[in-house]
Amino acid sequence: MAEKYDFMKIEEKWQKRWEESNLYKVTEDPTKKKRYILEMFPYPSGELHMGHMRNYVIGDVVARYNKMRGYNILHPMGYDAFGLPAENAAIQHGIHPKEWTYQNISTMRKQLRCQGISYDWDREITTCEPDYYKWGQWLFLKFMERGLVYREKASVNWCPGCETVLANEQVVGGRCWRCDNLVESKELEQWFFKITEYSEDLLKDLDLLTGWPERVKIMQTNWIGRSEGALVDFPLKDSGEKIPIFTTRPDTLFGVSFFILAPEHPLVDKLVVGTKYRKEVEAFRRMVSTKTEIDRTAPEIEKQGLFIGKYVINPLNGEDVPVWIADYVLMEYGTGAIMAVPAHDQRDFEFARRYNLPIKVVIQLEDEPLDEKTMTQAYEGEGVMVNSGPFTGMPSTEGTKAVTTYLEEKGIGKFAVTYRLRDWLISRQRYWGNPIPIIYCDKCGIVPVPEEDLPVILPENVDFRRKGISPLVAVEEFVNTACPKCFGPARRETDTMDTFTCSSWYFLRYTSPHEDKASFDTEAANYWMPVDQYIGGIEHAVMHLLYARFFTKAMYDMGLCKAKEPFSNLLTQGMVVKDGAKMSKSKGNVVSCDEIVNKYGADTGRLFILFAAPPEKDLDWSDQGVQGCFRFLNRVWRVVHENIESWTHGTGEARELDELDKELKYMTHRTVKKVTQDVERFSFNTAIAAIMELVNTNFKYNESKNRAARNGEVLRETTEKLVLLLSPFAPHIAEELWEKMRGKKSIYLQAWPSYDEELAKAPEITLVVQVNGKVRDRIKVPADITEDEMREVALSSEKVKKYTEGKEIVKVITVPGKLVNLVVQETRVASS
Ligand code: ANZ
Ligand code: ZN
Repeated sequence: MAEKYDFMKIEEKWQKRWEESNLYKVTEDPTKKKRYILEMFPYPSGELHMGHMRNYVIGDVVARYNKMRGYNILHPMGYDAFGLPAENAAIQHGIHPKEWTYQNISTMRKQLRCQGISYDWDREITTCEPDYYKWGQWLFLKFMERGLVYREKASVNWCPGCETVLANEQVVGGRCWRCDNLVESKELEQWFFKITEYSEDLLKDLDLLTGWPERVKIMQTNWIGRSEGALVDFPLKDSGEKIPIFTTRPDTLFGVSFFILAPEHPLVDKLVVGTKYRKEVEAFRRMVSTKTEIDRTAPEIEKQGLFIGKYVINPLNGEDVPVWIADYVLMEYGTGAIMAVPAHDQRDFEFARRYNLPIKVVIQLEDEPLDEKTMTQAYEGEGVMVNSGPFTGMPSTEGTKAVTTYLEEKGIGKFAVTYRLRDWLISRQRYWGNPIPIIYCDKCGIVPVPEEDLPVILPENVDFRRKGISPLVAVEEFVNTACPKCFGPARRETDTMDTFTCSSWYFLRYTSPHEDKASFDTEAANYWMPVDQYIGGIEHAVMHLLYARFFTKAMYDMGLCKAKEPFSNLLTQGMVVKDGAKMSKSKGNVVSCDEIVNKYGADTGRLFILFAAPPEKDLDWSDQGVQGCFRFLNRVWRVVHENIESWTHGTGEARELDELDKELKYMTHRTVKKVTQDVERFSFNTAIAAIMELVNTNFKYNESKNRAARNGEVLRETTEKLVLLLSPFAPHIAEELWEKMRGKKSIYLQAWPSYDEELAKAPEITLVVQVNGKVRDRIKVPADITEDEMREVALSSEKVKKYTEGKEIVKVITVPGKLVNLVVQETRVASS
């Protein structure tokens, strides 16, 4: 009797050996082809559960498989360690964020080790370590030198829950992405990264990302929001001033019936100063300033505005156009001013109806002509231009170009592109983040911290419970410093950087994590980058992935790396669901990693996660499913031991292959082929199903023959290939079995098994075809033919057709792999 599958002992043994032998340590080797496999690094939030683990297990299969295919593999791990949750948890539990973070990291590290994931731990990164965040500060300064950083007073998103400002990407449906509080609007002086400098590149280069899910590319495209149109100058009446507007529909210029400035538009003050409108305008502005962008633009909310007593002139027809201010025109988009065309823009239409402003149709339809008086909504589509002077009669699509050209010729407008993407606001009024390396001096103004003074160390002795303003404000030894330029007294910036800055370049740091002269070593980065396979959640489709792309492009332009895009291929894994909800601590439905490791072993948990659903799909947790995987690994254990016994104690003499030998050999090669193809396309569940089938065939083989009758060579080949195929999924058991069979060298260092195309083809069998019980044909077909295919083959046989022609086939009986019987009868004469 074989020894029992003692997963606990086996897993501990191998984790220790792998670590002691530095099995997963990797170095740059230009003579070898590389693959960089990366899972999004975790936020150190505490214990990992099986929902988290899915991400890492998928990555591990990809890494191990590619290693066996001969690639030099970079597969690192680290922690996105700064951020609000640490600070909030620390406030709640009365411990320091640093302590909380490091405790969690140590738990998570242990858990990841217990899963046997093939990380090179020498490359571990913790973003709250000074030797990491120093280089984030360094990049801030480099970006600043290139004009990619600026400080500006702007109306920003303020989360009253998190008591900090947020980037636009962090506001989802008007609420904070993290705590779901309604976001308010505040005027504050803040630091920005000029991501808009890369709007066009970020959009255009999505085309290079053929290995990204279409869905993510669409989300980024929409977020960047490119619009083509025209900038048109509207002269202010009785003044030399011209106000530019942005429109996507220059073809509607003859339909302008009013003109709107954003309430924050800098001209507004000048236009109303000393007029009777001033007071009302000021009140209106105050009212609007408390509203968020969502409140101002949501279609269901009534738009509000105010006439301000001035007129502009329509540059095409010379008409006077009244000037209003309105909440739905935003200062941040286009030029902050619009020409309103109520007949063809729904927002303008609603505004016109509310304030009784004229509506003028200039795009007409032939079938159902629009009528200003009766229309109930704007017509925003294409049509024929009417009431449009020289352009009347032109299709509107053509008109867009024709009007733009005309404007350009007259010097009153030009073709223009705008983007919805805004600059990235990175200041955070919180403690647990990377200090912004800036000093304010009364004499010298804003002074960057000199490179040699980096890092600006985040002080530890801080009352981080202060809220609303950065807790660092109260730390005098931090705040008070000397100006690097004039050496006079100066103050440090007390805001910290958005933690998304830390995760925007960590993948580059992994390529040379100990580099101490720059953020990373360019040569190492050029060897490893881009990441060949990135794996993570869909929730990062816009924020993290857009920011990381921006950083990479900026660094490319600075000559720091040769990769234009950071991630060639992206896999967004589905959620792990239990009892109908996403597995999460707050839902109370987590299955802890430790529980699975102790009860069944890590290999069983890994196998279940990979077997229960394709990686992109949600996965339903099932205890029976886990038990099934456990039983399967026990079967593997037994069959491999039995096989080893067979070839060591069998007769060992060479002999011809019989039918059973041939079937096992065929199944072996077929399985290698199938698993290879499946793993290549991340279809891990079907790959595992194929391995299970091979194990079944192996059992049947052993049951049909006693040890002496089994073919040792066939069994040996099957066993080796089986264990190699299993190793990326269940590495511990595979390693143990491999050692039993082959001894010293780790299975991780073996080549992926090969298959023989000929042997992987199903052997042929003879299919007997009968008509009404009489044999009419014998046809050679592949052994794995399906019943549908059998029917088809039988019906298309010429010999058979002779007996079925002109007759009705009333029944087809099939015996899988053997026989088809067609029951026919004379066709009845149509009874009419
Ligand atoms: C006149 C017009 C006529 C417009 C028409 C549309 C239809 P997208 O596609 O999102 O780029 N717009 C321009 N700047 C704005 C601002 N700061 N706040 C609010 N709305 C603004 O939208 C561009 C259109 O949005 C522009 O084209 C402008 O209205 C409006 F039949 O100009 B349009
Ligand atoms: Zn919040």
